[in-house]
Amino acid sequence: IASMVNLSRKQDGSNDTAAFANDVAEGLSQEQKTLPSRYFYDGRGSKLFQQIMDLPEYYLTRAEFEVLTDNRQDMAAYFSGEGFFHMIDLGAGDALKTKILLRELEKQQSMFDYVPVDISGDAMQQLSESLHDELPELKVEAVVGEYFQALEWLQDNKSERKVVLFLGSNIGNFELTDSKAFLKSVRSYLKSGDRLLMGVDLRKDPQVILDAYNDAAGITAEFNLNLLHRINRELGADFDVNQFNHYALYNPQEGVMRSFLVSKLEQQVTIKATGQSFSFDAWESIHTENSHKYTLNQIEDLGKECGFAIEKVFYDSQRGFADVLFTV
Ligand code: AVJ
Repeated sequence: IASMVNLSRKQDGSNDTAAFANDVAEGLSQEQKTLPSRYFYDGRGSKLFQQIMDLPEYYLTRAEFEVLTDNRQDMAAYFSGEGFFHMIDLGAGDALKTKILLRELEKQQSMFDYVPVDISGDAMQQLSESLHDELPELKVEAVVGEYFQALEWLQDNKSERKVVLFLGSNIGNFELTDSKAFLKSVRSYLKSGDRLLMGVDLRKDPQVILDAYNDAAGITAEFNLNLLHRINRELGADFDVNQFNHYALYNPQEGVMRSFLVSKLEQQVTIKATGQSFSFDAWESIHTENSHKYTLNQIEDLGKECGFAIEKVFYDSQRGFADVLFTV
């Protein structure tokens, strides 16, 4: 049983492109050029990210897969102890990992429905169809939109108990202040007895982290550079993508992986959608992504500050990744 709600701005004309153009122009106008990482995920970007998740160097997905597989019974028991609930999966994508929990919950005959949320309408369509085939009994209500639109919508429509999933270390893309704002906002939509299961990538050998974002096959480089292809296509820009390099480095004191696109030479780029030109010095860079790595203490403090208490921490066998179960 599946239905789909579309909250994305696309419905009322083509505001999505306008917002994208705005964000790009704003980012490239800064002294230190920057582009928001959430624009990585167009059709090609999503495919490239799926390839990244299969890379030998990209340990995150395998680690979380292991955490969920090894602890699925335990997790399902925590979730379904108090009767019916909505399982809300923020940034669900293909939900390959969530399906481990969905299957277990069905097996335990839990009373719940599944609300995957994603900005990609294609992904939500495909997910609804694949769940219809794999778990035909499951009640699915896919939401296409931004996290906050979805939470807002939930507030009005879903008063029962909630379990929110925020997997894959997606929290790592936020700056600390933004992650606090995000978690506080999530918290504001929850009430006592509700839960949040959040995937976090933990601090580890810096070389292991560095390699995960500099894979030998060059897929991560393609993924990063794809942002420029997308700007060319959707905003009528003339980036010469071959004249940019992928560059990613890890700072072990901050625990932040930072990704850049570096201009190989002095060049100009024009964006038709905004009618602006931007110049690049040789070796000038665009910051495209942060991927934060945490200590468990940081996660505990972050949760506490936002109104969440840790109920249980599930680790992978290497203790390099954790799914942290919070209660409010
Ligand atoms: C999807 C945000 C968790 O930061 O590790 C993978 C995205 N970027 N390789 C991450 C990503 C480069 C990924 N997240």
